[in-house]
Amino acid sequence: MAFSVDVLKQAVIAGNSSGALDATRQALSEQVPPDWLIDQGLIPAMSEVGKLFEEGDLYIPEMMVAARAMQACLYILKPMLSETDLKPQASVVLGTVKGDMHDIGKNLVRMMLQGAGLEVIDLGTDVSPEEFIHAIHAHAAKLVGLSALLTTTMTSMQTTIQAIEQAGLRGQVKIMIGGAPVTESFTRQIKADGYAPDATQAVRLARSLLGLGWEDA
Ligand code: B1M
Repeated sequence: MAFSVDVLKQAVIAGNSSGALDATRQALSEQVPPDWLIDQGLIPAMSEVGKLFEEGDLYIPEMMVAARAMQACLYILKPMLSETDLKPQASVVLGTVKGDMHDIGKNLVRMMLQGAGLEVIDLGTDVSPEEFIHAIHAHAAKLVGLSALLTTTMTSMQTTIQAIEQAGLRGQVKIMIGGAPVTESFTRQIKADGYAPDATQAVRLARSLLGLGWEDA
């Protein structure tokens, strides 16, 4: 049977990891580009999961198995997104801010940044301002990426930026932010250096904040 993006989406929404993996492998065998699978299949499936959750038609355990199915697919797409022979050109410290456990979008951003020749120190989820500061020192990072998916944890982005400033590191690092509730005006309000609405634009923004051209990517 030929690949169908609807089969992939339905498998992710249903939290059917093996079905989602089969559909992903089928797509790859038919030369469907991995970024198309993510943009047209996996991300819309998670948006649908969010909509069903909001409408009370799906609950947290189901949201978790759907997330697991998406992560499984990303895992097999990862080598195709982050394959590069380049020596890393700069270090980026990345994490989901304190109080927030969402990591699918952040992981996607990590894979794309790695694919664009950057070294990424991924601190995971629920990362405190102190952990970000420690990692900036430890890796002489020039860029910090903060992710948040909850309106309630957007404030942790501000707290993190303030702590970086108080630690005397604001002149050393650029700060980029992202995640579904983040906007340009919020970016200006908390004095971050830039905002990217998706993983592709996160790469563009990261390289521009680091002063790296595309021709070197
Ligand atoms: Co949660 N959740 N969740 N959740 N969850 C949302 C975010 C929500 C919008 C669902 C809804 O109500 N429609 C809602 C937030 C409402 C709000 O604050 N406005 C919500 C809620 C309420 C919650 C809980 C509070 C539920 C509860 O317990 N009552 C709880 C909070 C837990 C916590 O964090 N403390 C919770 C828990 C969970 C799960 C654990 C079950 C699971 C997360 C599993 C995981 O991540 N490992 C989960 C999921 C899966 C979702 C939805 C359905 C999907 C998120 C996702 O992975 N999207 C989500 C609904 C939705 O987003 N429509 C929802 C796919 C991903 C690729 O997109 O993360 O947006 P995204 O990333 C994008 C961009 O935003 C951007 O690039 C990515 C790729 O294009 N981007 C960056 C992200 N980070 C970036 C950083 C950058 C640049 C770009 O630079 C550094």
